[in-house]
Amino acid sequence: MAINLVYKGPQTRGECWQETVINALPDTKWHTWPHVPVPEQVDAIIAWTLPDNTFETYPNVKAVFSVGAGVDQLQPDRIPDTIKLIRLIDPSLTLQMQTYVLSSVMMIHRDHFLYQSQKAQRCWQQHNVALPHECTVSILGLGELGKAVASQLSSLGFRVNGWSRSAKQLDGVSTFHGQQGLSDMLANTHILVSLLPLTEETKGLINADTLATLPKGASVINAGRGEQIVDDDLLAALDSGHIQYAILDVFKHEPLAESHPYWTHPRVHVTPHIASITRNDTAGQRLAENLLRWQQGQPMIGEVNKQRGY
Ligand code: NDP
Ligand code: OXD
Repeated sequence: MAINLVYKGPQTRGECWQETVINALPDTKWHTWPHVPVPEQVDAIIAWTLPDNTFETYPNVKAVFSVGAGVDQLQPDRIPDTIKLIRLIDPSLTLQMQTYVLSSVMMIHRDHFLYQSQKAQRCWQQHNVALPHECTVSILGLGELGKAVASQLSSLGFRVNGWSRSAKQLDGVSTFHGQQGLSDMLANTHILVSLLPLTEETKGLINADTLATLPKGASVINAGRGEQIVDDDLLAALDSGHIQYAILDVFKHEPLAESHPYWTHPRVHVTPHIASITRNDTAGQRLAENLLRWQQGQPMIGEVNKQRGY
């Protein structure tokens, strides 16, 4: 079958992906949202977000491709059962996330926040250096990204824990699951990293209770989704000194409002949702490969369980 596609997103990316897809599947019909001559003929949509009436406008869509790894912004529970939802799995995304988390862990582990504040006072003072095996990093989420991040930190000598919904085994990583598993893991954590998808269960997971379960002086890195953190609870825990540092890449409302206290908090580091960015070159290849698989009747890579939400 010739696939009839609609792409919704930035023009440069669309042009790049169109070329890659047409090279791989020359009979594909590529349209750019909202210029679609016969909406009833559209088989698939590629987008980051979609308006509410999408499936009325495009009644015969069979697949929606997220331009990123996450799918919460597409509201999976709103997508009809008959439509497949595909998230992006791309080694380039995984590598970027590994370097983001590694640099964030190092910023905390090697006291860069502290030396930054000493620099402001021209203060020359040395502090003891902890070794990686004296630092426990706990990863929330052991999926495509969490697994790779955990393995990399473990290979560098950090003690690594990982938490997921189902039980897992991962070389060099102590694994936990379920509520009790979460409490046990948090109690033994220096740096907590969220790489969870946003679902009803993960919304607000990092709250006053979970933060209180962390030992005093622990730090938090969030590269999952902003709504996983109750911001007021994190700010209170930072201000009380219970939590030492927070490195945040994702926020409930993006861009982060100019008035948000995170911007000015001396022990919070903010990045603008750049932990891992969809690359036009490699992600275009992944899209073309998946379309080929679909055309050949094979399962696609990254099919989402819409009920579960990830
Ligand atoms: P995956 O879907 O591959 O993995 C999700 C992991 O989270 C799984 O291990 C899953 O457990 C676990 N999980 C989900 N729900 C729960 C729960 N209720 N309790 C415990 N564990 C749970 O996702 P990825 O690793 O590819 O990506 C994770 C998220 O990272 C994305 O959804 C996105 O939000 C975010 N992201 C952020 C980026 C950024 O730039 N900041 C870039 C890319 C992604 P199980 O294995 O048992 O199913
Ligand atoms: C993603 C993201 O999900 O950029 O890919 O957050």
